[in-house]
Amino acid sequence: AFVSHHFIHDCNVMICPVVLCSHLLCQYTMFALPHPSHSYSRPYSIQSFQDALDPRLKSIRDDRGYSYADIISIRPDLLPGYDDKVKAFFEEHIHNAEEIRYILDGSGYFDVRDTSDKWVRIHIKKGDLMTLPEGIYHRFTCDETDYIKAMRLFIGEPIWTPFNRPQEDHPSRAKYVKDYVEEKKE
Ligand code: KMT
Repeated sequence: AFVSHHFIHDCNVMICPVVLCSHLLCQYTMFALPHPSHSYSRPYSIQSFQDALDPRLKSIRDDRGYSYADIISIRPDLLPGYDDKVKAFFEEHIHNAEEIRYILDGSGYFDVRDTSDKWVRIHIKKGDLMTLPEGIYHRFTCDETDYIKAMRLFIGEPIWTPFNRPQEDHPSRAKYVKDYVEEKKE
């Protein structure tokens, strides 16, 4: 059964933990305040940094070592190979690294499995920064507006490869289960 939870997070606080899996992911609501774009040292393909002017974004990037950034727009006319890509985004999968998205415009749904393997739906929208830990099962879909523009952040050289479920023997999955699922049972 598909269990969908709608999280409204208009709270103007720095960190807004998601209720069902507060130790699994953080959502940040960012303020749009001016910040000089030249202080970002290594965005490979930033098209419009004016969209990401929150000084707290810089401090989070510095603190967590997010050295890479680029921007993806998901809309049929903006994303080459749209049909195949949105299909792949919505296949349940893991990555072998943390997934970090700062939403510059639009909105969409990230679905994540909680520790009981139930779906939790997260509605992310402009101004949100969301991180998913390595090895968590998840998927993404646009919402009714069919448009989202996100900064993809990464520690080091980016790897976007999805490993579709099942991946129980994948080292990243094993690490996730050990760190989050088993931990929670104790
Ligand atoms: C991904 O890796 O799933 C994506 O980049 C799509 C979602 S970004 C809002």
